[in-house]
Amino acid sequence: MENNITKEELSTIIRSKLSRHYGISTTEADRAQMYKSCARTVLELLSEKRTKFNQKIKENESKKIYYLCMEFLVGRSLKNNLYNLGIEEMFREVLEEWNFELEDLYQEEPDPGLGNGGLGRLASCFMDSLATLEYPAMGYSICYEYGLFKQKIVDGWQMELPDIWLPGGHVWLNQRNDLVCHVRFNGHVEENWTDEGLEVKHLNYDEIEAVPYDLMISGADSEGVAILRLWRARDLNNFDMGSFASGDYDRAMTEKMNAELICKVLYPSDNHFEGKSLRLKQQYFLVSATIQDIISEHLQQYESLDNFSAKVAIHVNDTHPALCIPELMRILLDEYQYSWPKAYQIVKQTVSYTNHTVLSEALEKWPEDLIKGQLPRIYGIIKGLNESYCQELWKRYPGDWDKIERMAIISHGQIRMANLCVIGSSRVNGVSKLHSDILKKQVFSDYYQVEAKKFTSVTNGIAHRRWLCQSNPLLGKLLDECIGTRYKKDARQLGKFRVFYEDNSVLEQLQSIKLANKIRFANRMHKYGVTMDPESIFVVQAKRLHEYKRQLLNALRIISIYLDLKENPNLNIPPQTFLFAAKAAPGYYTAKEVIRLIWHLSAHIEKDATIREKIRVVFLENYDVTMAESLLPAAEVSEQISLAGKEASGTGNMKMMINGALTIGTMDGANVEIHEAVGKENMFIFGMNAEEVERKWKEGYAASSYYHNNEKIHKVVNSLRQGFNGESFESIYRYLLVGDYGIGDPYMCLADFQDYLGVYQQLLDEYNDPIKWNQMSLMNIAGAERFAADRSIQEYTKQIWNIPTLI
Ligand code: 26Q
Repeated sequence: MENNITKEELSTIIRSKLSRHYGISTTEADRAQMYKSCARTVLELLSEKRTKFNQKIKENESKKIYYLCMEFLVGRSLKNNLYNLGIEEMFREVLEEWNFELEDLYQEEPDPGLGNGGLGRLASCFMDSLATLEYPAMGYSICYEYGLFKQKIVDGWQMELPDIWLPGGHVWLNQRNDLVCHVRFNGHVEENWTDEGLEVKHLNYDEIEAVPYDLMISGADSEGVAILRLWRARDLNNFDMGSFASGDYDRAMTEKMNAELICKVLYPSDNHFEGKSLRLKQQYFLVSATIQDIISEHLQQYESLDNFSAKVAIHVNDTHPALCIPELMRILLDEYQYSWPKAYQIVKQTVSYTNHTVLSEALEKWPEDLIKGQLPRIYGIIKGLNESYCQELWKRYPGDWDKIERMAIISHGQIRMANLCVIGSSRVNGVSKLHSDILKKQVFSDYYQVEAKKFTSVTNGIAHRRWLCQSNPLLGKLLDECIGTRYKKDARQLGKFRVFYEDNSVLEQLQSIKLANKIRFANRMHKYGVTMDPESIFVVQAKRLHEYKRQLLNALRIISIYLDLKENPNLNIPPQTFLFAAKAAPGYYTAKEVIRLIWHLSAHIEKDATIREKIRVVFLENYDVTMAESLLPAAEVSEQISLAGKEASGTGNMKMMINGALTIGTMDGANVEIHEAVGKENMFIFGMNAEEVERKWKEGYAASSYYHNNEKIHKVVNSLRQGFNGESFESIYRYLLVGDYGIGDPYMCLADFQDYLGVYQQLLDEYNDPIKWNQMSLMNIAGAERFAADRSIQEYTKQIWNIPTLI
């Protein structure tokens, strides 16, 4: 590692920060002041590193990667940067001399919730890999003033509180007043034919300022630094003297508030499209500012935009930033006078798109009128793209109106963003093998027939340095001793851990590490009044609450065990703790009901002294990246039980696997590849696969048939009516058996129930044999070799961004 700062230098810098910002010395500083001074110290080191890296990029004229995403769940920065810079120990020592614990300072940092879940966390894992692998990369998003809400559970019901992260978090952000740009909304468009061709004027628009804030992310043991550029909206007319003088100051202030509303808050719906006009404003705000920024950076280095697609890769992470396609067209056409065909060619060669979901309710479809009103010029361009694409289709499929209608961007008054993305991109990928196959065979099959080469697959990966090395230091140390330290930069090396399959000492260490992580987690939670027994098996389902993810199926399984224990209190089962961590979208009633069920089930069992010795349910409030970092290393069983075909990939499955948990799951998303990596003997697969689910739908599915034909299901489902802890769950009972369409729950919990119970019983039997269990655990850690974000990024650079591999 190149960073050769000495302890003395470090201590001098921190002291100078304390002095400059607070006018105090180390003895007077409190934790918050010391945390901020450390953060500022790290920033200084990062800036120097970034300057050197920038020079290198410039000299090499490397192609740059711009990753656009409405969400980045970055997690805390201090620890990650210290680790990646290789100076964590030095910091610890310096701070100890001043009687500060580094761990305490870590706790001072807020966890910025600038994302909902998997999509946003993936984006952040990718930033870490891009920096580590030394690719010139920037992420672009919005600097939401309030991130994802803080969750509070009151009598089982989820309440949402604002996430105020900027007071402690802004220290990482560097405001770039030199790069401010302007974004235009509303107004109307005028078209005039001149001697030079068609001239388009956007008139009477409202304009706001976009101010960038940079957050640096250091590569691990590398020269790379990635930048995440977050935009904030600012009213252009900072102070309108005229309106003040004319007594209309109130109105001027209201307009200012409206402009700044754009980046107020992150929309909390995960995997669900919400067609709100403010959300559309957010999306265009992000892409317009970003494209302007990318173009001006390009023109600083090169003479023209003719080589744009050779030097720039713009990645659209899900359809949310899709408007960058017409926005780039707009700038090329209106500001740089490119012809339509040439502009379209540049755009198509530059942009690529990842799809993250096949759920129809998550697909973005914006009303034509909304886009027309808010973004008149962009609307005109989308219409142009639609018309020329439909003309091409007409030539290829004359008369096939159905097909053309399906493939068009605009239909029935709606603008379909996924179609826009496919049509405007050079590459489209899914996030696991299964998901990418579903894209080719179903969601995008029409396009696949036309342009098969466009479609590719890159299975997701995780930042294993954060999710293994930093969050599970004990396991990291064992791995260092067994296989050396190269796995930190090359996760493939984890495969070597298989050699220790029969090494009893290693297996015993795995067991004691898991116990230590369980104790660590239990102790942390104890502070919040949560009690759990680290000697029990930790069964974990941690992810957003969604019907398709089937937390309800997990709850039904627990109820079934509970009823068995009630009937036979001497039942011989190992003690189990079922941990749930999940936020529900605030308006998602069914999801909130499921939380209420889990919470009351937990309270119900808690009151029964004999039962709670054997099974316990814990609902962990306010799941976020920081909690995940201590929870996932403590997991022994990883619940990945979505209805097959619905979970695009999953990444929590990879995080728990790499920490030695065994998966109980369906053949869905990346579970299929986990199964391929560890074999059926090291995983607990149950339920229908995606094809069987399809078939069942076609055959005619009715949840009630399981209820009537299976005694156990009958009992479990009936118990919902009587309820738990004095609360009935009639609505869930009805949901399961009748549902919205009379066929019962559309995610088929009851269809997979019996198999789930059976396979879970096998899992419990295996748990009774610790050697066997630890061997399976070891095989999972080793099998995680292929699930590193580093590998995903190498695949993106090769298959999608067309960038030569650097290492
Ligand atoms: C769209 C429009 C308006 C408001 C909100 C949204 C919106 C926001 C977030 C739509 C979808 C999302 C998030 C999707 C998501 O997280 N998908 C997950 O992506 C992971 C990374 O690829 C996968 O592992 C998961 O399987 C997938 O569910």
